[in-house]
Amino acid sequence: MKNQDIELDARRDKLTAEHTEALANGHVGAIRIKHAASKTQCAKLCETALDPANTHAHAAVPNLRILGQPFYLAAIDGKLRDTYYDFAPVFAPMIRAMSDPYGSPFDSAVGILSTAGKRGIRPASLSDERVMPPGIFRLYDAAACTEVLPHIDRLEWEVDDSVAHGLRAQFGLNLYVDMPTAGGELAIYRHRLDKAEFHRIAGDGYGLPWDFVGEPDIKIRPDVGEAILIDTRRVHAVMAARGTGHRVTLSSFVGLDADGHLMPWA
Ligand SMILES: O=C(O)CCC(=O)C(=O)O
Repeated sequence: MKNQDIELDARRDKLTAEHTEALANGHVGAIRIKHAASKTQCAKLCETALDPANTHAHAAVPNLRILGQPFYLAAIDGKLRDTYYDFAPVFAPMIRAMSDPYGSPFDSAVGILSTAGKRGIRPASLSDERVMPPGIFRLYDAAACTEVLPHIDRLEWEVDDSVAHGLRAQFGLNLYVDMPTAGGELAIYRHRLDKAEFHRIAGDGYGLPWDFVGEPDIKIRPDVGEAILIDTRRVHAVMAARGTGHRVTLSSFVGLDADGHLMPWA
């Protein structure tokens, strides 16, 4: 992986299939898309999103609050499966309602993604064809120094399914709706570990120890309103939110399926 990123501006540049290919092939380490949403849109969304009644604790990552349900947890705990799929039709309208009277930053992110594959976007589903929710909302608290340990996201590690095994690439698309006064950097590492090696080092946890990965190859402190696309098959992490405030993201995994469609899910 080259330790450099590409920078686009959503107000004049288009994200293309060449960009996502360069990311999947390791020719670039991250794609930053400035001005994916306006600061006004983001601030409006935060007004409702920061209300603790609207989020719940993530079961695996301490001090991380979420709105929505990650497949990762539904795959571990079958009881969460139905709640997970129930979110599919409601996630995008819910973010739209929370952003009203401005446009939804999540719709902006999906719009940007729509030009980034040779065959466009399709609703994500596994071979059972149940539509998966397209995104999730994550809230990191600076007062609690919320962090996400170095980890890898690969759908085929979470579920034994032909669609998951057939993915040609898996990306993470995060739109940064708020940032704390310090910390909260996105860290990307060149390590590529197979599943057995990852679990040998991570043990029962979801992530690797910080001292195992050392210094990141790329460290980005995102701007509010920026979207960043990364290859989640490479080790990546979120450094502790610090200072005051919150780090708030609208996040999707994006698979490049065997037919060349992009499919966003959470
Ligand atoms: O919020 C970020 O910057 C990255 C979050 C993350 O770990 C992911 O999208 O897999």
